Amino acid sequence: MTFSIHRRPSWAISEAQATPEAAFLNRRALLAAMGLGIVGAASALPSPVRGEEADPTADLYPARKNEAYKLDRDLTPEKINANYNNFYEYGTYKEIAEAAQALKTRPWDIEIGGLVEQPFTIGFDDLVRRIPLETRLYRHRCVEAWSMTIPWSGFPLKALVALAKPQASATYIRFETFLDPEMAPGQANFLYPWPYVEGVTMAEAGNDLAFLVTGAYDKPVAKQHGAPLRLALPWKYGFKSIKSIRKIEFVEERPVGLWEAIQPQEYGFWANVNPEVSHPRWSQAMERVLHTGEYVPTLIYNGYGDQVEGLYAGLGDEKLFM
Ligand SMILES: Nc1nc2c(c(=O)[nH]1)N[C@H]1C(S)=C(S)[C@@H](COP(=O)(O)O)O[C@H]1N2
Ligand SMILES: [Mo]
Repeated sequence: MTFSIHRRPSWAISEAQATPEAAFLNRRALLAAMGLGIVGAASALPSPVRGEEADPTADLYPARKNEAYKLDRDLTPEKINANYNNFYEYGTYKEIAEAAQALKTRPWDIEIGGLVEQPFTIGFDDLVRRIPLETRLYRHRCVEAWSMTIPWSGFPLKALVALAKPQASATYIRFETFLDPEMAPGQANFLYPWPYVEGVTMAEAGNDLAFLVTGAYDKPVAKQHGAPLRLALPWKYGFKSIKSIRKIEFVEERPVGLWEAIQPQEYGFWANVNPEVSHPRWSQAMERVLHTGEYVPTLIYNGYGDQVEGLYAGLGDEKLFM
């Protein structure tokens, strides 16, 4: 069949939305149709825009659904989440989806090192087949007081910890994003201490909620969401959920994240969601739900208190909520 991505199908977008992002959305609709088998064999398709290869992990989705992770609200539609992102490597505003397509996700080696039995480098396509994938419906609360829900696929962080075999002296895990200002123009912005870094304690990493994301919406995770591997820590503010991870190190010293490095009075290591602890410049009591635009009360630990509050017993002196 013939299918021109330049000829917009009537259902896709209105003329007013005919932006580069909209063209990108059409392509995603095409890929979704492929996933559903509507368009037919991949070989019959026009070569993908930008000369990309078909994703070598597409066969892993949809992944088995883990029914323990349900939501109390609707899922955010894919195209809303896919067009409202924080990915400062591609710009300091939300409409970076198009720019983020410049992220080259293959080859993608991940270095695993620091205090482990034996440091090693593993290709993403190898790693993703070592650990069974599952799908979980998660909430996500940005420190900027907006929230989304999303069907992530991936595996628990603790499964990666088991693979890495950390030494007993490991206290934290430090995650690092790629560093390539040519591929990610935002990294040429010297106001930010690139690469993006984040960290968790070993205890947090062992909590079942801590999740490494490889997919979303029943397919490999989109570039703007942090392909091919990003973290999801749904009880913490969104900036902890680092995207496009290249390096995972087991360390003794508490990692300093990019936001904490810039603005330690506003962003800390723990960053647990708490409606009663205001950001220095705004309240955290409410959140704007991305797909409805409604404001709803924010919940302590973003609604995951039952699962995570035990992690923080006896840490009363720490700034747990910023
Ligand atoms: N490498 C990297 N990871 C990142 C960010 C970023 O700018 N760079 N932004 C963070 C913030 S503030 C949020 S809210 C989430 C946004 O995830 P999403 O765009 O998939 O919704 O990614 C987090 N991870
Ligand atoms: Mo965020």
